[in-house]
Amino acid sequence: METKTNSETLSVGIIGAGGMGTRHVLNLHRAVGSARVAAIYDLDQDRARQVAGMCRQSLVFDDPERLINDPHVDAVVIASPDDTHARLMLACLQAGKPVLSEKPLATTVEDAVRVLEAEVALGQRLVSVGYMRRFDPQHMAVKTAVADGALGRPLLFKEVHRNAAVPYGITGETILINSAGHDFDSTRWLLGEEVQEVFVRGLRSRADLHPDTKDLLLIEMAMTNESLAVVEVYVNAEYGYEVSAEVVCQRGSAITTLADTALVRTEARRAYSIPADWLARFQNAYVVEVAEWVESIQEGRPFDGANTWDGYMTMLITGSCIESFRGGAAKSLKIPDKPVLYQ
Ligand code: ISE
Repeated sequence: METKTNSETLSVGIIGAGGMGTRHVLNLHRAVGSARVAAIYDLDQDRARQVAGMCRQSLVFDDPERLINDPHVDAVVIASPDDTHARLMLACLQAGKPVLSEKPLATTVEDAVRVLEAEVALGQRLVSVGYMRRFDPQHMAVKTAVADGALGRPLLFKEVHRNAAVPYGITGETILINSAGHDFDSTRWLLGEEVQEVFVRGLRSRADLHPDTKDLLLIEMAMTNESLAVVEVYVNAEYGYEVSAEVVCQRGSAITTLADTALVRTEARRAYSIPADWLARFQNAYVVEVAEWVESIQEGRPFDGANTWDGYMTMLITGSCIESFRGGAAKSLKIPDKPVLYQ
């Protein structure tokens, strides 16, 4: 692929104009001067037209593959439903275009392998995966504190991941694929180790939920260097959206603090507000992520966030968690060799 210089504007095509796609469109349009939103596709063409109206000169496509192959599109952002990601990423690889896909890389291990193999065969890193916590200032501060070494060796990663509500009927497996993937990525990224064994338990938090729903999951993991991780994913917490990550080390611990918020005193209470969802909580991270992605393409260097290997490893962990969740027993992972392309 030809490397773009900084003086050129990167023309980005967006696939999916729902909540996340719209967020990427607005962030690119408002905050990344060296890129422009050139094209938008959504299955709902009215929605695509509406979002295109938010930026100047965005073309609306009625077919995602035509958007990917259009000569006026330099790079692609995928924010369509999870089970379309792998197929669309393969199309981007075939077209030789850089792509930033929302997580997950794929919804099955087989599809994740397909993307990994296609990129390795191409011999060029074109795929970036949107694990935006890697660009969240609080998570970055925890990473820096641990990497500094003064706290000693990391022993335990503790994560709390709560969503206010999810649609009726959502299964534990979907939560593992769609939500917990973030936590698997954080575990690997913050501990700098691979996951060797997982054990997942779940429960239904309220009797009025679908009988098959398990909306609170507790995931235990053992890492390659014997450190441990425990993750709570609770997706019907009602009161708001929260993510907190703590790394407990030999001589201290580092934990994410509250994001840009004020302590408000009123009516005999002291209170911090809690964001309603991840779009509010991680807005800064999404801007930094997409700006870094554009810059990495323009400078012809690898993206600083998650790549295909990270997305694939996350899917392997997810697959093992699904097996543990179904079978009620711990599940060991066979950790594959990392291809040279990602070393
Ligand atoms: C959603 O897709 C996200 O990416 C959020 O960060 C996560 O908290 C939520 O559970 C997912 O559904």
